[in-house]
Amino acid sequence: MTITRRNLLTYGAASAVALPALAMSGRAHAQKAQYTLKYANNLPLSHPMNIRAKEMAVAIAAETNGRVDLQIFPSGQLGSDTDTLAQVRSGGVEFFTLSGLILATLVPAASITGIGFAFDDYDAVWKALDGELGAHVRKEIEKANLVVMEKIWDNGFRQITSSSKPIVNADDLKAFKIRVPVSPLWTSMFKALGAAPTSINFGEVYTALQTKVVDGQENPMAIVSTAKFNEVQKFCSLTNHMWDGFWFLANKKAWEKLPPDVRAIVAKHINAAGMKQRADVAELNATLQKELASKGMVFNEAKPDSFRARLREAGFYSEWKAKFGEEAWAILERSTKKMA
Ligand code: X2X
Repeated sequence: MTITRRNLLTYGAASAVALPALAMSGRAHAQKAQYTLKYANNLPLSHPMNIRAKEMAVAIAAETNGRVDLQIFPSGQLGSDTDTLAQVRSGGVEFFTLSGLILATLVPAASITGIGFAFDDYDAVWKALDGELGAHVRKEIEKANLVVMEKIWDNGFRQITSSSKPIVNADDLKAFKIRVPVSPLWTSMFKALGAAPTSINFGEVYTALQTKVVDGQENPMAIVSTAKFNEVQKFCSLTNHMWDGFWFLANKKAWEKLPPDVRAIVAKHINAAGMKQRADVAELNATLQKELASKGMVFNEAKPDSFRARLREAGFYSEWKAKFGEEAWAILERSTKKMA
């Protein structure tokens, strides 16, 4: 394998050696901080998540007079999502942003926000996530002994990309080899749609697409662009099949070790950065089509009704309603619309 910068970023962690030179910190000088906190995420440096996190680290250092040094480890440098979830539980890292659907391997209730076609637009998403549905999920996350910040960060509405063909309706997904994140809901949904999903951690997706281990993947446009999937995918089908966001998680012991005033400053800046990140991602997801098309990607509209009908026929909604339970499902439907 040729070692490119991409491979280095992607696979640096595979050797279990972090790349501290690539960590970003908010502190301007080297005087020792009282609290050094590691924040890990899986996204490229150029994604709004890391741009806003960098600003947030600077603001936290400033407001705590240098007492807190928040170090950012992007691009899955500290390990895959699955590994990093274990580390934020054990205290190996202090902070981690993770999709609720992957977090569901630990907190099953957290995948309820990713039910196919639950949200029609961002207004519906934020009303639910900043409201009753978000509060329900955060309560379940806390039961698993993790701390979670109030504002979920955005990933976006997901679109399907492919190297072989445009996906217009559910029939186009038949036996389609598609990468999905490591998450029971994702696998279940693409199986119900008739596809052949394979669970792969994000850090390995570019190579899996390049070597045709899978024919496609699904992610919001901001990720297709910042992870450069357009280099290895020809088609992008605007399916908007689900919305996804990142809960900002903290290790409980490390969080409780911070004095209350420091905790308040850190939480305030994380939540504020999350709000700015939401605006950035929405903007990117709305405008990137033109840029990606100019680089050769071919876009098509999809037929959401055909996907919804297939999910209903396959019993997807009733199966997950039974798994989440009547009470949680009622919260989802109050936050969005009736689905099962
Ligand atoms: O793994 C993915 O596809 C990503 C980056 O969207 C998530 O973190 C769920």
